[in-house]
Amino acid sequence: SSDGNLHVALLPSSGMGHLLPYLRLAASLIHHQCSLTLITTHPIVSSAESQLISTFLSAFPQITQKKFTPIPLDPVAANITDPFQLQWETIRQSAHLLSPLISSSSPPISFIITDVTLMSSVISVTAKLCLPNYILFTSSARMLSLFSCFPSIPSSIPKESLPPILLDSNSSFTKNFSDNSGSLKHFNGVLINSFEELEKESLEMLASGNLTKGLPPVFPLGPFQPLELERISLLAPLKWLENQEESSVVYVSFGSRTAMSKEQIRELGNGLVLSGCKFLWVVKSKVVDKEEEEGLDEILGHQLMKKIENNGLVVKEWVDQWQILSQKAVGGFISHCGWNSVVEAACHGIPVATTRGPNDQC
Ligand code: BUP
Repeated sequence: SSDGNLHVALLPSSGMGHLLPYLRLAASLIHHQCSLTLITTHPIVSSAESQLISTFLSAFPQITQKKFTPIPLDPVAANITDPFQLQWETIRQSAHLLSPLISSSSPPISFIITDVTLMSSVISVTAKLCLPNYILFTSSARMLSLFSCFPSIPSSIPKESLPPILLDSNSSFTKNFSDNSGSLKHFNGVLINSFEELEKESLEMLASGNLTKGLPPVFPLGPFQPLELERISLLAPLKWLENQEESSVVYVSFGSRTAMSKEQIRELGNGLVLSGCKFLWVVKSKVVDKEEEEGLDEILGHQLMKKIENNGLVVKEWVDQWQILSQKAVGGFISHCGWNSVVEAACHGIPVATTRGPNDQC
């Protein structure tokens, strides 16, 4: 709409992989003259999220922030160890508290865009308020296809092709995935950071209406563009890349939520050194950034640090991944294949080698 009357509420879930696409979408909605309310959940899990939200809100003062404080959950009782997943469940269980927050908005909210992890808990709120609702699906169209039929999976899909975490039907991730999938038909549409050149087959399948009965329309809006304000991070990697030869560097990062043990980190480090390639490596030894206390010397060990000196650059801070991928020196990406990273690599034509672990969701 260009009449300026739409007031959109955005409810992201926790984790940078869920927040970033929301804010990128929000910025483009602002350019389409929408009024926006961003619902932020407190306490915020990581420093990266807190910093991004405050920078974003200062850059877009016309956006209203509504602070949502759900009732805390006991991780032991909820049987969830991952702090981001715990936050998803916490929001879900307090979703009823969103009604007064949304209904008190002025001008009234026209529709809400909510995260895939929160879907089934948000439908009772939107039904009560007679509010149209959309999902921002933060993964691929292919994953959306699987999601839309879950838990009944076509027998033609071999188990090895499924995200390992979904093979455990008792995990809270799988239960939510299944619950949320069941609520899909109660939504007005699905927005997705994908595009035809990347996922033609899956997008066509989703649009054909043959996949799942009652699947709402899917809007491929990608690739989402990064925001100017994301250029806040460390300059050292970009400076280092400027001095490397074209396509000579492998960028290694496993996203914002995957921590590795010291043993795994050292194994990977030695492997990277042995590969003989130059590399730029973002190391993460704690799931939540606030808990990263050890220095690189302690995590990698002095010996490995010495070996790396001439081969690569290792950092443990937040880097500007979009800018890194756009440097001529970067010729490959070793990634956990979080969807945002895949799209960003595709936009820059960077080949990706992936890893797979028991907790991978992709
Ligand atoms: Br780490 C890191 N800088 O240092 P994914 C990540 N990013 O810009 P995730 C940085 O965060 P899930 C850093 O460009 C991408 O947009 C990166 O999202 C950016 O993985 C985003 O790739 C990370 O989807 O989320 O965060 O592990 O796996 O939950 O989708």
